[in-house]
Amino acid sequence: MRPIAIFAALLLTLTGCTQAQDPPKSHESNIGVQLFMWNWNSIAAECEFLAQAGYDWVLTSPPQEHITGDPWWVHYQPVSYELQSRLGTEAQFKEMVQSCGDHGIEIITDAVINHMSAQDSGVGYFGTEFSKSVYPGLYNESDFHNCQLTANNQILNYNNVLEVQSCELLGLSDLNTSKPEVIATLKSYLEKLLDTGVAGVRIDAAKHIYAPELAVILEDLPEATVVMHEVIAGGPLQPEQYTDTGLAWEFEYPANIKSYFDSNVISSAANASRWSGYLPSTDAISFITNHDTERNRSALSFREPKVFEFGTAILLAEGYGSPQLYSAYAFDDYDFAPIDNRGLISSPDCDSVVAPNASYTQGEWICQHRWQSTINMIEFRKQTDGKQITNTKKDRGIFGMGREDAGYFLINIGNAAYSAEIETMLPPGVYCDVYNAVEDCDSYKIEIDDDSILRFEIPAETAIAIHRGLLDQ
Ligand code: LM2
Ligand code: CA
Repeated sequence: MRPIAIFAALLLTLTGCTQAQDPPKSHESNIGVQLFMWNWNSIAAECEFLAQAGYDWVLTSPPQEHITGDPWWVHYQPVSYELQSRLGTEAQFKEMVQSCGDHGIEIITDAVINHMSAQDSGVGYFGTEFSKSVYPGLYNESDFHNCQLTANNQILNYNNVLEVQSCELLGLSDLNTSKPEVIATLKSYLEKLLDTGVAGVRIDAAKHIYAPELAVILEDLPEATVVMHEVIAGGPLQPEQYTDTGLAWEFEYPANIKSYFDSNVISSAANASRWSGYLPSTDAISFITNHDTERNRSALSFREPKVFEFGTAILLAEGYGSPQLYSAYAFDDYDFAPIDNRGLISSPDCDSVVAPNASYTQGEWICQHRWQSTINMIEFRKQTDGKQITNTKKDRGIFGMGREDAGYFLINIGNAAYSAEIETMLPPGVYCDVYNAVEDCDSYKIEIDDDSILRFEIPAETAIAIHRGLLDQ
């Protein structure tokens, strides 16, 4: 018996890295997780675990006051910038930022600044009375675009930049981000978010804001503020147009990962040119799914937990971008949100989660970020930081990838076992297969022989991962 955690602690002591001072993290080893719809108290409680597991940052759902209603997406219809929502109060938000910070976990929060609501009128979650184009103390009619390019002012043609940026996305009243008063109001909202201690913001619907106007909105934020732009490439609008002022999600990444599992052919993953169309790694956030792609089925989802687990492992094994993992709840209905009997978002219970289940029922929190293989792959990511991809292996359902002398990852998504004989750069020795070893390495040893060859019969639908941090001799 040799629990992995103990081994890792031992390794730390042996290498003398016991000081509080951590080595500087590269962008690619800065690991985040989107805790979609997790309430503030639950995130606060999770940060100790996240820190131990090697996570660095959390992306939250939007914190501002929203329209009332049951669906999860009410949070994407702001009615004021009070930090009061079904996810928690302002005090709870601040307390989360503080206690996560105490554990070294940074909070990135979702800033919905392109638009307000799509409702003709109503009373918000915190009591704000509003109409679609009047939000007391913030905006009135003249602060919104009136694009007059389409019959109902909504975006129809994604090839027309003016339409995408000044008409209404899904009928959501679109802020006139060229107007000084609007810019000032958005600046003060972002400042308010930053004042809570968050490390940065996700700019929701960034593509729908003209990049130079967004740059003005962001220009006074402290230098170190992390900005993450959501720009799904389409027509003339590309994420590259936004990376002067922040990072951007590379949406080709999850699409490619999904395509391998759809086709049962993963060999092209080992194709170096696959990345040539991606954003430069240092500008990118890499991910296998988010709350939108999980719902529109353009990426992996909780419905295939084993595939989701594989996809997460590939994401962590490859050195591309700052990886953002995803953890949320099961659903049958697109709109469904897990609500408790007080009308608040329910609290996840992730204790005892170590592996994916066969299936989940609506409302169940999946806790993907706690799966043991995922946590072990976070360590793989850190152990292989800065290493090139080498010694690739491709063969239909087979994708093998070395990270120089620091690690090797191999996956077989085919339906037959595969006798691998792969040259690596790893020093000879007995390694622990961290993808499969949950409690200890005893039955999960993999040998690299004297010629640095990995000889291993990998069963169908299996992945293995070895790295230099867990080497027996
Ligand atoms: C985003 N990124 O740019 C979010 O990631 C995405 O989740 C948001 O849409 C979107 N932009 C706007 O902030 C979500 C959700 C939509 C939902 C909107 C507004 O994906 O389904 O739209 O929030 O709450 C809903 C209804 C839709 C209706 C709209 C307006 O689903 O059918 O459109 O409200 O009433 C008529
Ligand atoms: Ca807009």
